[in-house]
Amino acid sequence: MSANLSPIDTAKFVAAKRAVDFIEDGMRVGLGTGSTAAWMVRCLGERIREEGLKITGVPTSSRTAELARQVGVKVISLDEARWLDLTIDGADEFDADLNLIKGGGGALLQEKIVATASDMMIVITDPSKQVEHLGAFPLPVEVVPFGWQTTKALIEESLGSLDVLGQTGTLRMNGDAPFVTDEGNHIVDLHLQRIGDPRKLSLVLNQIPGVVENGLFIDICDKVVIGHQDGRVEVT
Ligand code: ABF
Repeated sequence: MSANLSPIDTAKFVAAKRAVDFIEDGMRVGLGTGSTAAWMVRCLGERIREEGLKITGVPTSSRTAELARQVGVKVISLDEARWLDLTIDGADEFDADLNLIKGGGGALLQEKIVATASDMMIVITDPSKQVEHLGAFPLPVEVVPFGWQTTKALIEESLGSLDVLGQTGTLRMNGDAPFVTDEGNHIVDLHLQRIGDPRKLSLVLNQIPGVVENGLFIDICDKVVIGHQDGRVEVT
């Protein structure tokens, strides 16, 4: 599976493959979204085929559900599973405290629900996602379509009292139309540059009417598996 990969795909693949080693027979596993998580789903499919493991997967997006079925992972809903042993997912940024920014792929809501409903969450990544302070990557905030411009204005106003450098948001687009999440919502990306207090920011954002969820994952991630382009893997 790893032949002829580009250096960046090698990094993602080796991280994904190592993380899949944490999956044991009989587990209920949350399946993340994104290109690194897609490698994890393929590696899991391979283990199921080769070892005959009985694994059920709860996908965090329609894209991941489709891939999981293609590679032979049995898919169930979170309502069927109720609680999960492990979730493996990618991230857009992580810091030394294992706080994350996620949602660049637009699946942050299901990703956060699934990760929170898991005994353990492992992030798989390449080293480029590691940062001293979160915030260079735009922070996604999922908002309901009704009144989104008002919600965006309230979000921007709330940023004035918080320890962030930038204070503007942009509505995520898909061509000429607003991007629509799997839950039928829109995403406002916040250009903050540096987030001084991610925990406080997350609480403030989620209190604004119209905000469904934000992409800060605080105290959710337990372990980070970092793949390197030369094939080395670090586990935090
Ligand atoms: C998901 O995919 C997201 O939360 C994150 O935005 C993105 C990371 O994608 P990739 O692995 O393609 O960099 O994990």
